[in-house]
Amino acid sequence: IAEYVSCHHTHQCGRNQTSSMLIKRIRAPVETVWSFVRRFDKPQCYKTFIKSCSMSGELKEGSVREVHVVSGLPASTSTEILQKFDEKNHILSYRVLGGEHRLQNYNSIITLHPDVVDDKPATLVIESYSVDVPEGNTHEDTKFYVETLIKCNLKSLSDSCERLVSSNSQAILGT
Ligand code: A8S
Repeated sequence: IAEYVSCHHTHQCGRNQTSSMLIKRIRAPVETVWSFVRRFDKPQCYKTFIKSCSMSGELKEGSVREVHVVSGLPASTSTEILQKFDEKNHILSYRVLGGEHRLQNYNSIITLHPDVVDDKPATLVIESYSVDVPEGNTHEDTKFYVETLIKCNLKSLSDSCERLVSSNSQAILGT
């Protein structure tokens, strides 16, 4: 883990910025997890706070998406650019360009790493970010808000992937 982290998850953080990292182990193969994570054009396939997303063109570095956020959060839209999209090594990074929300300069990177749990293929997901601390908030508030959203995303990603794996194995067993 230390090597993955030092390779991909070190953020250059300014004085008015904060960053942190979350790790989740999912009982599904990397390819299954990547099939969700790679959809920069359709983040609502696992991110429950995203209502809709529009993106023109293909999935490639430099593509820009516009996401609409569900009601109830202090945010409504966000414009985001795909910065790194490595399908071979399962790395996706995006940066917020603007929008109606308080997380200016939000910068995110997610990497997937093969793992084994109970002799079955599994995935280690590492997600880290850096972001400006909004005026009037503390580093701690900001970290808490972002980590809460990311934890929900990772939980939902895990549930979706594990559900897929168990329905596949049931189909194979014919039950
Ligand atoms: C992600 C992670 C985060 C997304 C945040 C933290 C966001 O989409 C939402 C609310 C905000 O206040 C900011 O990778 C923003 O999804 C749900 C619009 C960026």
